[in-house]
Amino acid sequence: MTQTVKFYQTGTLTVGNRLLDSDKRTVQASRNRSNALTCGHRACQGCGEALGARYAIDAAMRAANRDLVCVNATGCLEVFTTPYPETSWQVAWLHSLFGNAAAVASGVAAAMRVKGKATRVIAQGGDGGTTDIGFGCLSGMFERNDDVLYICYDNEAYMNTGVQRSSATPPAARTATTPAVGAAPGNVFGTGKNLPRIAMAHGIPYVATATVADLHDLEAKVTRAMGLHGARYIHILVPCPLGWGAASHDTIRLSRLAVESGLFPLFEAEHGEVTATTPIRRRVPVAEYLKPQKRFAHLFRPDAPGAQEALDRLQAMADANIRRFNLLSAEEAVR
Ligand SMILES: Cc1ncc(C[n+]2csc(CCOP(=O)(O)OP(=O)(O)O)c2C)c(N)n1
Ligand code: SF4
Ligand SMILES: [Mg+2]
Repeated sequence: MTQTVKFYQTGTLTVGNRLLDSDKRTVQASRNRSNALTCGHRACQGCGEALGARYAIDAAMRAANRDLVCVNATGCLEVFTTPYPETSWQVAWLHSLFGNAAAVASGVAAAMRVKGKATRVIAQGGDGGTTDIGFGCLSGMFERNDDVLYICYDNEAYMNTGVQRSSATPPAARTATTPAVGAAPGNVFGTGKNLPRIAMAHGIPYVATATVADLHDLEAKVTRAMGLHGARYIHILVPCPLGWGAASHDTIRLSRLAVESGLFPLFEAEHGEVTATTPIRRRVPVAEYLKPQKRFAHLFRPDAPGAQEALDRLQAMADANIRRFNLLSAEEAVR
């Protein structure tokens, strides 16, 4: 009797993957893969933004046959990749200001159109650059349906300048501007914006959410977006070990727990309608996601004022997401 040999760690450059037939290997194992963001940048160890950007722009480069321009807002991604006079980017890359990446990208796309070039255009920025200061330019880009894919790397605060709150910071999180003091410590409940849903409300051709826990899903969504024209938006959750007070080896685990708790729903939408969701296979209470992060440590101190109420409210937010996007898998729904 023969038994199929099973190789582990497929999808990496380990021996196991290289022994697979070439058509079964993932692109990460290919020596000829595109490599938008090379080593030598200054991101912290375990930075979700560095990982997310590399995979997103790699996928976009493949889809565009390397004929691609990336416009970057100010933020960690810009700072850690381009300390003058160096750059880690292997793609045409442009930085202007913190708040105008979408507008600059719209201009680049218009210039390409006028010149009769097929060059594709991406704008990218952090959650502060996207949900706060760059929001007007981004909404205009959506409204005009400019031919740009905008990617937001959401680490849920202004990390580059020392972890200040943004309108993507979750309630109860401690940041430099929302300290864990008083009767309701951390960021205030009832504030903030949901950019993916706001993008959907513009009726643009494509909106998706992704995390760095599932890089195949992330790549597939970027590839799908690059196959379309007009304004497109992808919102990627990218844990920040420094700002979240998390272990650098927990970046992938936290991304997965954000999804499994229901706090970060994974979906795709076209022209304002949800077209696909990723069901939760193993639902976890929000506490499992929050506990490893020091920004939520005040919720887990014995007898901390308002802690249980805050946890209940965060759980209610996750439950509402699960209902809204119908996220429970068949197995999980009957559990
Ligand atoms: C007009 C303007 N205001 C403020 C700043 C300072 N600044 C640079 S990056 C940054 C925070 C970026 O936060 P985010 O967009 O979330 O990106 P992250 O660093 O978290 O990846 C701030 C406040 C600036 N460069 N320009
Ligand atoms: S502060 Fe956070 S986002 Fe910035 S490089 Fe470090 S881990 Fe990445
Ligand atoms: Mg940020």
